[in-house]
Amino acid sequence: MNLISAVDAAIPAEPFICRHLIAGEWRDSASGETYDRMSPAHGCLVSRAALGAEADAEAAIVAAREAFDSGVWSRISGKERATILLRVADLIEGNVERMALLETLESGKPISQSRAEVSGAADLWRYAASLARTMHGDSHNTLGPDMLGVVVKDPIGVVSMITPWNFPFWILSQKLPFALAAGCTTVIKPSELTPSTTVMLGELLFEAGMPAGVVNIVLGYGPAVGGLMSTHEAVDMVTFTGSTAVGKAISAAASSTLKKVALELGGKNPQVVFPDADIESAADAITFGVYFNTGQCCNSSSRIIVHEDIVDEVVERVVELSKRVAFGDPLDPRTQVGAIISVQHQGKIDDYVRAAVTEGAEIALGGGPMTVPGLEGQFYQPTVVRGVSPEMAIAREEVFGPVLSVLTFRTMDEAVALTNDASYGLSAGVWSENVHTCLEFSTRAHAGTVWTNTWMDGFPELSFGGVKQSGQGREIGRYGLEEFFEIKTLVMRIGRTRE
Ligand code: TXE
Repeated sequence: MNLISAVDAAIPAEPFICRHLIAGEWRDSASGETYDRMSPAHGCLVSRAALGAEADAEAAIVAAREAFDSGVWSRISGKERATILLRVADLIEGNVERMALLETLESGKPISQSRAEVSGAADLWRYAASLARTMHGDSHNTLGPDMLGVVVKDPIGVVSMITPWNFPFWILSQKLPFALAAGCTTVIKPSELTPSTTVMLGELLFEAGMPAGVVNIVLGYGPAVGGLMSTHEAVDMVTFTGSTAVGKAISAAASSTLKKVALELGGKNPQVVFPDADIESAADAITFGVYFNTGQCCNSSSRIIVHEDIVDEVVERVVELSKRVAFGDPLDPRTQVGAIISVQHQGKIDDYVRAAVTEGAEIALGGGPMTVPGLEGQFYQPTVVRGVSPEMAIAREEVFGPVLSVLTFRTMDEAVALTNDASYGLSAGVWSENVHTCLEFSTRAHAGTVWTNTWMDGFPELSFGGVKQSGQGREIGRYGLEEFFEIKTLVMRIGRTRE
């Protein structure tokens, strides 16, 4: 069988039907309206989703509130919660192929990466299950005679989760199992562009025995559904991943009821290459860091800051490696880089590149949209832009495409200043064989994560999040769990006070 027929066979004949999950029932929208999601790579119909509005969000929030207040989840033991979370992890692993296919068809990302995303997410569920049994507060018996203080961690309550399209299932799994481990109930709104894997997870939750109303899903567009999820009095916390602009809007909206807000936003993440670096490894990580998920990644290393003595060598090697990256049909298992999420987004990427050229930067590779034979969707060439100066938009803003900007430095102070001269502070990387160089850079960089001689390695145990306008709060790891707690202090006089 040749590859094209293998690919054709993989696209389902019927769209995947997505409904809201509210109070344990699959529901159509109150309005009865639906919308269609077409594949950004193949142009075919992938899913048909209920088009939610405020009435649907209201019903879901009420269901989550009632479930929380009933104690059906918030007051059961950690062991019982962990048992269900582990069942969900098993079910995710048993459904990797089905979920990965829809993730790829809706997002345009390579099927190999969708598989890795879904199976990797199962591990987040397992890790969160372990936390459900081991989390605890503190006790203080040193407060004075007859006094005991106990600090307990209560679940914060009802949590709204608003997620984007770039890693739909992974990002949901950075939030949901941790909130559930803490005892919270939830209302989820996936991106309108990628509803299917969130809905599939809803099916798996049923199978795992999750009580009705603990997890609710509302589908539809941002302001229409996410608006109420950010302002409703019955919601205690909003956790959002997406653009900085929408993150700020959600934060402002949520302030009307002073609910807690956790934000995971954009980045302009540099890999900084010192002259004594292992250039081969650095070039490899730079190539991966810029093209992974077609650059549509908050952790994309969309700029590199290279010592001027080695910049020619580094750029030459990155260009060589870039030419070998397999761009193409996301359903081909050999593809490493797939489609761009939408035509509008492709235009935005191209605008950044055109503007940089107008301002004097040079194209070392690529620099424009591309087509893939046999596919209707939108793609963008692997692109390396040299001679970028720090004030150009391409050096400062999130391009969210397969576009690398190259800047140069001479001293450690300059490298640190260029790294920190950004409104974002999600991640940074340093390449050097000298431990002092690595440690000095790591401690001076303003970023939530700093990688040394590697890029984008992550583990369920290690928390993730940004500083400055990359967001607030942390996800995954122990600190990710802590976000979903309210701290309560119990002060007790012990012993009889009156005889
Ligand atoms: O994100 P949005 P989009 C960046 C990236 C990209 C840009 C736009 O630069 O080019 O954002 O992507 C919901 N109230 N990132 O348009 O709009 C929306 O429905 C409540 C970085 O997809 O931020 C979706 O579910 N919710 C990022 C989610 O917010 C609202 C990942 C994200 O949508 C809303 C994605 C509103 N007013 C994009 N408006 C990362 N850090 O990884 C929209 N939404």
